[in-house]
Amino acid sequence: MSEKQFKRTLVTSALPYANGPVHIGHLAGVYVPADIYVRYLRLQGKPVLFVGGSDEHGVPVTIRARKEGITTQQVVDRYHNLIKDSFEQFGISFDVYSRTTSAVHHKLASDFFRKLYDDGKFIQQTTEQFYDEETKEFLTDRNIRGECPHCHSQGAYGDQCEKCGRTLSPDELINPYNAVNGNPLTKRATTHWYLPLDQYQQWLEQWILEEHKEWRPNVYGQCKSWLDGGLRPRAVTRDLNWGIPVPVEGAEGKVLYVWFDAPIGYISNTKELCDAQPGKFGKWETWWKDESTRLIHFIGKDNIVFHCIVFPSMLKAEGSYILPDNVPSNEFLNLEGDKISTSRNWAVWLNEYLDDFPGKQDVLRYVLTANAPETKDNDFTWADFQARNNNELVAIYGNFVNRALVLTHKYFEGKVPAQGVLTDYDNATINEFRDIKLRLEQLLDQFRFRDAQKEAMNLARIGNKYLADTEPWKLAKTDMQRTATILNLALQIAANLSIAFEPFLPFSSEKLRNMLNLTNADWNRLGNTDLLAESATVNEPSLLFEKIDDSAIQAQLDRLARIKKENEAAAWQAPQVKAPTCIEEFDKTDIRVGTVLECTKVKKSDKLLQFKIDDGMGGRTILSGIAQSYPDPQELVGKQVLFIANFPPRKMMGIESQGMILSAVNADGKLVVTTVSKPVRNGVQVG
Ligand code: B3M
Ligand code: ZN
Repeated sequence: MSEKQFKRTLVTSALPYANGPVHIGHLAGVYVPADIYVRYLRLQGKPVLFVGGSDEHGVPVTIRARKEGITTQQVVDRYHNLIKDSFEQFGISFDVYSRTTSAVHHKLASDFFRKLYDDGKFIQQTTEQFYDEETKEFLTDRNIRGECPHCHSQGAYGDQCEKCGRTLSPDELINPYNAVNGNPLTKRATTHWYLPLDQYQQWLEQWILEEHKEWRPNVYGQCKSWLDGGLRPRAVTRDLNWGIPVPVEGAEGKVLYVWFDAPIGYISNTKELCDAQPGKFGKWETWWKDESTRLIHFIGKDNIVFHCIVFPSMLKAEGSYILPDNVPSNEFLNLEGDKISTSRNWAVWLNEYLDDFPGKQDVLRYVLTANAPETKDNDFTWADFQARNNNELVAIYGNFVNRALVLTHKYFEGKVPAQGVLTDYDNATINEFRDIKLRLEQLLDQFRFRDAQKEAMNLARIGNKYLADTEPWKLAKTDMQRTATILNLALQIAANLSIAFEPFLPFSSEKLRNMLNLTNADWNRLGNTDLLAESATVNEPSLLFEKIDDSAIQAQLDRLARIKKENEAAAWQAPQVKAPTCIEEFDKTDIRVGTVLECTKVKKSDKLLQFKIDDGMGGRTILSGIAQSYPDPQELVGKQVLFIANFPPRKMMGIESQGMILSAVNADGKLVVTTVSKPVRNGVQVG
């Protein structure tokens, strides 16, 4: 926690690319934690502004447009609305959710660039960039793919490998090609503007490494390793026809790099809101230029460098803005053990979740916070989702509230009974939660949402245990006064729960407050036992949470199994190669002869055979999707086959395949491997 006294807090959450719907990974990593924090500050009565929006520039949206055969504008319109709607449904309580295609943003980002340009903050450089001679375009990092130099997976992007998560530059890729059409690439000269990050190195070292030691270890550590590696100038413009035109003469065909304009979107969206309602939100400059504003960025771990190093350097260069005070970034959430991936459809999409589990927003919020990847990557499983719902939300929280209300109606006509003399046990129970406000504040102030939610759930456990131990339903037969005291305390605990859970489970908290006839959640009274006045009426209970049965979970698991199968089939499709147009092209494909030494079925796959080939070069493993054509793979052992020797290795079912066996389809539609008509030396080239 920094020492300064702040008067207001500006909270931003990463602007999702408007190139697809949002999924549980987004929600767990960024939006739920940001929303918890904002709701908590609001409950404390602190001035706070929560800014979000869609990131509508950059290559990802243009790729989506090409894939779907619609215009880029149509893509961003569609997904901006879908994403905005999902956030609303999940109670992510933005004060503003706008978009980077807005006129306000175009102007502000353009002016921002121009100021830095006029102040001589950029350097101009002409470099050789990857170019597609056929389509006559420079390729952006995201449109270049190739083999990752670190983990050697295929199809890594020019800016990042999705498999191992490492940041890349296109020059590092092995065999780079145009992601859109598979074309090989050449290099051409082009001029761009660079922010010389090296000039900010020293300042960043002081500002982050010395003055922000309180940042989360994952954030601090990543910054340190970037700084230790030495910063280099970074291009802030791109050759692209989608984005904000570079406001400099002679820069036609160039736009601001998406990571230059997107964070400025936080500012533009604030401006849009404040300009529209100055009476309510004040001046946008107060939020961005007044030192007494505390700026917090909620982001995912792949965005750390941009929010901790690049954007602060931009703000510093501009000179009139405040800097982030903290950047709570989460690690990644996996799904059933595998990395969430939009392109592989390996995700739980928020819009689909709501179709399948209508009204259960809080259940997902609860499970995602309980498993929040705050310190390390974490896993979402449907079994855990069901268990947390049934064993915690239903069995503890819901059950406690329900019993307290049912008994109040049964014995006291729905009126809060009088609190009589408290026993030692009552006092011990009260002591267990008297300081809950302090405990929650300590955790929430440190962005420890997972532990904070545990504290709230612990209060429900206390309540549940209290009723189980005191058994008021038995006492009611003999001692109405004691029963009254017990139910009074139980109802007070329920009222506390509606406040404690408000930042985490806003829908259920509201429902609970309605049952208790509480008009608002008064954070300052959290921990007290007089939240409900004697004789106040409480309503008949309705269920806060419902059990989720096995069939609903099985349906989700079946869906994922289906997707896995589809992905496996797709992975087998041969890499996209262009038909050779001349003999030189043909020669690029290295076809050789080898003898099959072993041939076995790959476990858990009904398509793949695993070959061990004597290739005359020490041997290699090749996987081939022909299992259904060879029920007895043994028959291939000893045969000489033709294989492509220079395909980059690719992994399937955890096994690396080093090439491709050539086969042809016969009259029955079966695949038959190609072979030679007379024996030849293994490793010999075919041509
Ligand atoms: N759109 C990247 C992402 O969604 C990017 C974040 C921008 S925050 C200014 O991961
Ligand atoms: Zn990699």
